Order: sequence, then C-alpha cells, then structure tokens
Amino acid sequence: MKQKVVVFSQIHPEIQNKLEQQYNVVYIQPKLGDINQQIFQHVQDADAMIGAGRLLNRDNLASATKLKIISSVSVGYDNYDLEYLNEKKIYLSNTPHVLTETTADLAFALLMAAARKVPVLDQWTKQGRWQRTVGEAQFSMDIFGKTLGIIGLGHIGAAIARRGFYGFNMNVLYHNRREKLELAQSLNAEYCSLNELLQRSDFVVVAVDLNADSNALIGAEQLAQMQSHAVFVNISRGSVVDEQALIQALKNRQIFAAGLDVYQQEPLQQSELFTLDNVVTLPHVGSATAQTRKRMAELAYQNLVDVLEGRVPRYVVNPQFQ
Ligand code: 8YV
Repeated sequence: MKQKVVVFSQIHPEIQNKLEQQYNVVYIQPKLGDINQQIFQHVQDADAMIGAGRLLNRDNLASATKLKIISSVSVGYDNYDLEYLNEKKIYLSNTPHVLTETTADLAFALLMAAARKVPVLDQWTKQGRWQRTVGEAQFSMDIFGKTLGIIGLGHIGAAIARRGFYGFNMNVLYHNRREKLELAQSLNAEYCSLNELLQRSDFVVVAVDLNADSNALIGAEQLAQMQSHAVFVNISRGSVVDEQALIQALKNRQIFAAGLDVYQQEPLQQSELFTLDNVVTLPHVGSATAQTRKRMAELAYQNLVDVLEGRVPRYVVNPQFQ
C-alpha cells in the first residue's frame, strides 16, 4: 500500500507529479474550507507532509498517528511547533542555501527602491506629472559608499553584505547573537551593538531568523536610534518588527523610508502602510523566482523521500531526537 503524503501549500507541479507517482497524495485546499480541520483530518494516517507557510502545531497535528516528517519548502521554520515535533519524533526538514542569493537580491532591490523612491516616482511619471526637470521633491538617497547595517549575519545576511561591500563600496556593520570573525573579515564588516548599528547605519537590513531572541527585536525605541535619512529594510519575519511603531516612524519622517517583504499578518490585504509614500511593500517574495522555488521544492521532495525510505534527510532542523 502506498504511503500517504499531505501537501499543505502550493508546490512546483513537477514535484507534485513525482509525489503522485510514488505516494497517495492529498492536498489541503483553502477552497474546501477550514484549513486546520482539513489538516487534522488528513494527517491522521499520513506518513509525511510537504509545503510551507502554514502553522503546524500540537492542535492541528494531534490526530497524526504515523507522521514521520514535515518537509518544509522554506528556510525559516518558525511556523512549526518544534517542541511538539520532537516529542512525537517527527522530523522537520527545510531548504536552506538554494534561496540565499535570490533572497539577498530581493533585499537589495527593496533597499534601492526605497532609497531612490522608485515606486513613487514610477507612478508620478506614469501620471504625466513630469513636466519639467525634477526638483528636490523627487530627490532621494545615495547608496554607493554609504554605511550598511545588517541585523543577522546568517547566510542571507552575509549575501546582502557582499552585495553592499563588493557592489556598492559600502561600509558594512553587523549585529548578530555572536561575532563571526572570519566571515566579517572577508566582508570587512565591523561587529557592533544593535544600538550602535542603528545609530551609525544609512541602511538597516533585518535578516534574522525569527526566534525568542529576535521576536519584537525592533520597536519604537530602536527605530528612534536611526538617522532621519536612514532606510529600514525587513526581509526576515514580520514579528521581528513592531509594525505600528514602524508606521509611526514613517509617518513622523523619523526615518527616510522602509522596504518591507514580510509583515506581522500575512497575506497583508489592508494596512496603514499602504497609505504611506515612503514605504515599499512586497508580498513575501524573497525566494519567489521560478528557478529558486523549483530548487526549493526539489530539495524538500528529496528530504521527504529520504525519510520515507529510511534515511536521515540532508537538511534536518531537529536531528537531536533521532
Ligand atoms: C518561503 C521564506 O517561501 O524560506 C523562507 O523561510 O520565507 C520563503 O522563502 C515562505 O516561508 C513560504 O511561506
């Protein structure tokens, strides 16, 4: 009898086909009603789950009797109850590295778009308002040679730092739970406290994992440390930043602009952020290129197959209980 796999979000069609050839596949579909009820129902006799972007915890997984792995098509795994998975000896795997450069590209796209007012000036031009040589109202911020502060020097943070240092001759500062001397040396990056980074940086980019230390890391007090010409970029998780405090800082022109790819509530369909001309808002597209999402799905598929065939997957988040 074929093993059962629950697919809980959209995944690449080629991977869907491969799963359907090997396993009994069930899809969680929003159009069929309550997602948690569907998960609770289908996970009861499932051997594996694959997908991303859904909260999986001791409530909606409680009916699982033989679940062996949750293969996440993501690098972040803050939406999974790791303590419960460990209790139940359920593997959690993820897809790091394949999305690093794509996500770093997006971070820099947000940094540049916010600094140079790209969305606002694009609309201004398209509305036919360019009637003479631009003036101060259209001026924006230089990037080349400025100071880039990276909060979270993980793989993605380091890739962003490389873009700043090698591509834009930027002076790189970083704050991290621990210093990364060798990596920092290769980037000529200087470790400093969070407050010092916020005070000295022309561009602040948040690239941390969401965990107990980084939750609500950036609030009104931290934003008040930033310079009025500074740009704030968040490509980590929305919960790292107090969104209301950021809105106030933007409304009060405490900072020049912000570029956001993540939010406290996602999808974000209504927000005061949408009324502001000094914030660029993207819909969590850090890794969202066709090539990268396919590579992530391939990696997640392999992690799942490994466990269902009795092997330890390459990218296990919780190997300790095995
Ligand atoms: C995922 C991400 O696509 O990998 C991550 O952690 O944030 C994105 O690449 C997203 O998590 C899917 O919801």
